[in-house]
Amino acid sequence: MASFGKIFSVKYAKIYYVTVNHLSKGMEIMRRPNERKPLVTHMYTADPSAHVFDGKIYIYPSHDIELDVPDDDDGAQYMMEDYHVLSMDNLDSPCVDNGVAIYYKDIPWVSQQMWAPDAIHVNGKYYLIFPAKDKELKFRLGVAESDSPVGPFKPHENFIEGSYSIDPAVLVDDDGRIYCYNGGLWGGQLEMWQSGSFNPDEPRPEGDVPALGPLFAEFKQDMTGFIAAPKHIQILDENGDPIKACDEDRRYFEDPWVHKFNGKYYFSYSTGTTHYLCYAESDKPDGPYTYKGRVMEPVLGWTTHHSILEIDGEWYIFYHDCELSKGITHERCVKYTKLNIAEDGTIETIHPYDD
Ligand code: FUB
Repeated sequence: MASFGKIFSVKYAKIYYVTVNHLSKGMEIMRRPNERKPLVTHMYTADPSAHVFDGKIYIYPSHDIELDVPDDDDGAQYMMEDYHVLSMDNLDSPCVDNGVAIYYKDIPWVSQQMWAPDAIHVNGKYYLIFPAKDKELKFRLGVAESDSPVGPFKPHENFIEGSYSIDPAVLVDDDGRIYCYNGGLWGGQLEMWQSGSFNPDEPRPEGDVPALGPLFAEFKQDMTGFIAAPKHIQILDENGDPIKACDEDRRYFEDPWVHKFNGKYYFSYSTGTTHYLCYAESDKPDGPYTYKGRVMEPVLGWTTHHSILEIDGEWYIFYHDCELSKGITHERCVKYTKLNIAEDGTIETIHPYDD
């Protein structure tokens, strides 16, 4: 499939995949050797943010730890303590664990729970942007920097002023502006800031009220903070109305990612309780975004989390499931697979266990 894929340009992707789907009725689909398999098996990894830096693939995942605690809605089972950067020379080469890139006890403001990170390469440096709980147990976003994509990363002294909640995804736009998308419901604490300050008892939006959108903020060019306080992004339905809180098949839960395709912005995310990866489209980085469809059907495990990127002219999604631990929801493993995007930006829904 990979070698066929290279022959066809994105323009012909739709025809090509219709053909492959047709052929697959009688033939096995050819996948790359590493595709849809755990990329590393010596440790549990999750929440992969993948990037190509200087022609090499780098994956910034969470590092899940084995913990014998019951699952709960606040995510106490996700007690991660460090980050390891993974790297691959190309999609078919072994995935290398580059060791500990940063440890939570070395970050002055952090108390616990190093959740889903992202990374960018600007100003000649590599910046790791990550969420963790501060000393008051509020999730915040932090920045750490390095001269190397695999670290070690030196943390900034304090968390980003005005930041809250989890799951940063950072887009360096074509004009060099740097945008941060983040937020997560429930254990990710997004609802707890609705009044403008932290209130753990804040009621969750329910029923026909607009769902709580993800957060958007622009970074200063030197990565020392945000230019202005984060604001919520709107995700609209096909009629231009905000997606409702009760629409759990489509409302934002966590895991934002933005990729650009033919000049448009595509915001993809997890619906959490219904376990889908969905996407929405906009002409502007801060939306409003219009709901378009599903990127991926549910994987094994409660959480689903992803990143989307172009590698050598083809599109790929990096994601996780719980195959390696046979279903333990906080012991996950990162994988990748091909993503088919039509010329008009439509994403073909992935069925992660179809052969
Ligand atoms: O890994 C901890 C949390 O689980 C992430 O922040 C969420 O996106 C979910 O994958």
